[in-house]
Amino acid sequence: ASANQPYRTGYHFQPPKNWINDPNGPMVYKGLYHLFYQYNPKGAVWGNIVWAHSTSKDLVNWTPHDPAIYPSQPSDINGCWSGSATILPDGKPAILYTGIDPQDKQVQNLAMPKNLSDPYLREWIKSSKNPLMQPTAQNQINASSFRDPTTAWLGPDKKWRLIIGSKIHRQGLAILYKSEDFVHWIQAQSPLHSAKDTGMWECPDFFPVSVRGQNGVDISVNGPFVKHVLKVSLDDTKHEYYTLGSYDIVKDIYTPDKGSVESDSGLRYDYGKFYASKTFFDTAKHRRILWGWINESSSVHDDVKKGWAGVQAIPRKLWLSKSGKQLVQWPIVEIQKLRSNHLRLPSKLLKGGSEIEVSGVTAAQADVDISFKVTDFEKAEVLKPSWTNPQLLCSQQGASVKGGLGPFGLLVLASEGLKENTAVFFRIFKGQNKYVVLMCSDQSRSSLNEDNDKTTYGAFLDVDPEHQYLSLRSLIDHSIVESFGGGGKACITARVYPTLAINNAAHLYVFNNGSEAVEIAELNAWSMKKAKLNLKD
Ligand code: DQQ
Repeated sequence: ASANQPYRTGYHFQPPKNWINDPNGPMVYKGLYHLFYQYNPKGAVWGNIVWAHSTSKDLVNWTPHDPAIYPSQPSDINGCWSGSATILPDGKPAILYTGIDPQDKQVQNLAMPKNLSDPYLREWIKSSKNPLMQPTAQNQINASSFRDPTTAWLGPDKKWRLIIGSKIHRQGLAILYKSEDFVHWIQAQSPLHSAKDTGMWECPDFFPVSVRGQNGVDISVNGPFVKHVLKVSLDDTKHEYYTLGSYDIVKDIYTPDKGSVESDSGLRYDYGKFYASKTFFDTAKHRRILWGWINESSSVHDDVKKGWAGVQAIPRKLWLSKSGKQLVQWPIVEIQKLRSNHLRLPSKLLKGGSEIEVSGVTAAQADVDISFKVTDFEKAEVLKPSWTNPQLLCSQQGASVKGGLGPFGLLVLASEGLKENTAVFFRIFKGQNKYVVLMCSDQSRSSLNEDNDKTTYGAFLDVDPEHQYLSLRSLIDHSIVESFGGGGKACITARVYPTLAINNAAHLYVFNNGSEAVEIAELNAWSMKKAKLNLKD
C-alpha cells in the first residue's frame, strides 16, 4: 500500500497488477509450494484467462513466474479455466484443468511438467490427447456447465477418480470420472453426489479429514479414521458450502451426514467474501491447507481505476473439530514470522458503552488476537425462535445497536472519531437451553465511498461462553479483514475501502456497546511486516 494505492496488500497474495480469481493446482513439489491462479494478463476485469504461477518456500513470500498454462490448443483456445494438481505415485505432478474450446464448450485437459528437474516447474506440456473429457450427444453433459476438475484419488481397484462440477437444470452435480492411466477417463454411472435446487457447482473439492487431531491426510486415504468433506462453490450466490459425510469407495457414492446440506443452513468455510477455494495435502508438514479467493466489494469502475482486482486469502490449515460436526481453520503458522512490535494488553474490564484504543501497532497492517471472558450473563437478551439467519441478525443488529451482552469486539481500519470503521464483534443471546454466540463483521461504516458493497456478514459460533473464553483473531491488511472466531470455528472475510482510515491514519479499538461489562482476558497485537509478493528482483 502507498499513498495512491492505499488498498494494495502488505502480506496477502496478489500480483503487481490486473485481475485475479480462483486459486488453481496448489501443491508442494520437492519442498517448494506452487500456486497457480486465474489471471487476466490484459486488465483489471475478468477475461483472457490464463494460469499465472508463483512459487514459495514458506507460503508467505512469493516469486512470480511466467504463466504456466495459456491458450495454445483447440481444446483451450478460448480460456484456461480452473483445475487441480495431482501428485502421481512416481512423484510427478499432473494438472487437469478446464479448457474452453472453439465452440465455447467446457472440456477437460491434462498438462505435465516439461522438465522435472526444474524445481520451479516453469514449463508445462499439454497432452496430445486433449481434451480428455468432453460433453457429447451421448453423455448429455451441459457444455456450459462442466468444469473445475478436482485432484484425483486412487481407489483400492487402482483406478483414478475425480469429480467435475456441473448441473442439470437446477440440480447441482459432482460428475465422477474414472481412469486407469490418467489419460483415458470414463464417466461413472452416477455422480459422486448431487443436490436439488442448488444450481451450478463450481470448483468442487473432495477430501478426507482425520477424525482425531489436526494433521491432514492424503487424498486417497479412507477408512474408519477419516470422514470426507465435499465442498461446492454455488455460482448462483457466490457462496461456498461444505458437507461432512462418508465415502463408500466400492459404490463410489458420497453420503453427507444427517442434517449436512449444501445450502442456507449449511456449513461454510467463510461467512464473508471467500470463493472458489481449494485444498491440498502438504506432505512436508502433514497438514491440509485451504486456499481461497477474496473477491472485491468495490465497483468495476474503481477496480479499473486502481488497475487490479482480487486477492488470495492467507492459506489456512484445516481440520475436523473435536465435536466432529464442523471443520476448523487457522492461518498457517508461517504467517507469524511477519509479526513485529508485539503489544500485549493485560486483562482488563471493558465496561458497557466503552472503547479502548490499541496503539503502538500499524493498524492498517496488523494481526490482532483478543479473548474475552464473560462472567455475568444476566443481561443476555433472549434469542427469538425466528432469529435463525445469522447474517440477517448481524445486519439488523449492527455494531451501533446497543445490546445486553454485546456487541463487543474490535473496531478495525477505523478513522479518528470513528466515522469510518469495520466492526468485528460478538453478541451473546439466551437460547433454549444454552447461550448462543453470534459473530458479526459489520461493514456498514467501513467507507465514506458509497459505491462499495457494504453488506454485513454473520455466523453462529459453536462456543460455550460459560466455560470458554471467546476469542477473536483478525488479520488486517489495508482492504482486507480476515477474522477467525473461537479459534477458527467461524471465519468471516471482508473487503473494505476506507477513505480516511488508510495507512498511518488507520486506528484500532476494542469496544463494548452492550450494557453488561465483559473482561478482556488477553490482547496480543502485532504490526505485520511486508511479505515479498511477486516482485521480480
Ligand atoms: N472461475 C473459473 C471457472 C470457475 C469459476 C473461470 C469460479 O473455472 O467455475 O475463471 O470462480
